[in-house]
Amino acid sequence: EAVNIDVNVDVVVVGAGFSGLYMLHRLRQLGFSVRVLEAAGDVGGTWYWNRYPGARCDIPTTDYTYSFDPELEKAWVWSEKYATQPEILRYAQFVAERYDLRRDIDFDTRVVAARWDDAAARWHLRTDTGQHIACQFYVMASGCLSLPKTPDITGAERFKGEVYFTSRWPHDGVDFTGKRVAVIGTGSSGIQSIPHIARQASQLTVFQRTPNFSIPAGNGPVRPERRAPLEADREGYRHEARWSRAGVPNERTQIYGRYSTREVHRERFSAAWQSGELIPILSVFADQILFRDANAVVARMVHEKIREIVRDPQVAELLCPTDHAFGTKRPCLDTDYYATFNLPHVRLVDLRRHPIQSITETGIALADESMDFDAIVYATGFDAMTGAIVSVDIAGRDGLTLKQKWAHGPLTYLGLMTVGFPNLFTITGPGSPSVLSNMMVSIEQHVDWIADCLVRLRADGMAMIEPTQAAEAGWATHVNDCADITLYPTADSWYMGANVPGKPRGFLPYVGGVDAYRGACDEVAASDYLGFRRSGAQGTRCT
Ligand code: NA7
Repeated sequence: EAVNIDVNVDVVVVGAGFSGLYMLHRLRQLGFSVRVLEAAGDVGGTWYWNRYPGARCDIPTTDYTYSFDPELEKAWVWSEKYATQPEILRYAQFVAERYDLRRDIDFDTRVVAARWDDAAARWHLRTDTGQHIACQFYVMASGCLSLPKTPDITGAERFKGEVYFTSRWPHDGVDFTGKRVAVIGTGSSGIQSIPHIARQASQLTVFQRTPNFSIPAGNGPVRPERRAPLEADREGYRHEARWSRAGVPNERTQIYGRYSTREVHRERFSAAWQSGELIPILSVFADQILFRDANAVVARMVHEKIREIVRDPQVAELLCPTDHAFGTKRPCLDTDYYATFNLPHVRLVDLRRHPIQSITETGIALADESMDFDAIVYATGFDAMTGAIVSVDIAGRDGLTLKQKWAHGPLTYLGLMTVGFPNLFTITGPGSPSVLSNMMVSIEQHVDWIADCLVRLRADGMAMIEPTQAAEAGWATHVNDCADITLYPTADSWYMGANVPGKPRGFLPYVGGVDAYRGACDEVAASDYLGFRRSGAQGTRCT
């Protein structure tokens, strides 16, 4: 059918978070015409939406920062070890202004459908503002934790009081002073916000389905031992980060939990606990994510810490995670989370023993008790990694939609592209290290790889790129093989798609490490784009 095309560009990027902003900047530098579509009213992505009290990053700001421009690094100084959401949002805005990015971004604009036109070798996009956009390349920079899970709790729509989602927090904040508040969910968002809500609310009831492991962030000024190596050799530090396992320079230990003494256990655990950082606590032992016994050493020592902090022994036991191995769900960083349960007006409800029967007009009903609330806060998480991508009606060659193709789990080559959807790229997509890494490092790597790829296509006179079936199948096998030697698949985590009812179970990110992954991507590009078919006026090339 014939439609009037409002905009015709080389590349459309969906999302103006850290991925989309850098993608726009790079492509514009390289002479491509680019349009960015962003559903929000401004830049920032995750940091635009998640404005709940206590929201912070969980990777130190020395590392959770762009590194593509040394001048930018000099121009911005983070105030704390872990920045608050408002500061991170200001950083995104600072970047947008510095590189004059907003002029190529359409805000309050959501892409609703995308169709691949094989004859013209172009994507046709439709937005909720009624725009029709044609482009040669289409980049989904739509985030891994951006589509909130709809409340899957009976009666949620009945409640007449105030309802909040941590992932869609009101811009002018919420005052809970004097209010009876319920928080549902104890992932990172719950664990960060609960101590803040407790400071205002007259009563706070936390509804916990699964306890999570959390370690104290030890926030404050950036520690000298973190600042020093960066200031001494910024380029060297960034290089080390790019070739590290998780995108943060870190000692690679050969010490096995299963073969070392109690003294070694204690010493290494204490150092990691003191650091207040995720990567060290996830790598106390080389084998902790591989073997139950080594993992249990770390888990038990976290349990001890919880019991030391929480005065009521029954509450302490409820807060100790025993259903999943340490690290198989992303551990949290907190400020006073466990101590909050020592406050007289804070109560913990264990949903395993006392499931919610229904949310009512005035509160929450369990089997044997009804509670009234003025406000309910949902900190119930996201349809992670694939949700935002397949929520757009994307139809590739032959009209097959991505949602149909991924019905049994996502299939990608390198987390970057998928067969049947030529010229569609995903940034930090499923099958890439993304959520298991420092996102900033992974984002920059993906953006750089995609930018290089488009430059190469242009230079070679090629119009289309798409992975081969064999490459995609091979990558899927590799991603699964890597996950299967770890404990990750044993947990009901959002990494496994297990938090969303009906979502196929499968490990979504690539666990082989940022370093191995970067090596693979570089090798593919250097080997004439091994595993991709490229075609154009000059013919077809497939290696
Ligand atoms: P998470 O980590 O997915 O946490 C969501 C929490 O909400 C988790 O405790 C869930 O329990 C709980 N939840 C979800 N649905 C329900 C229902 N229906 N009833 C009761 N409890 C429920 O999301 P976050 O936003 O906290 O953090 C996401 C990531 O952002 C985090 O990992 C960091 O990387 C930053 P469950 O564990 O499913 O039993």
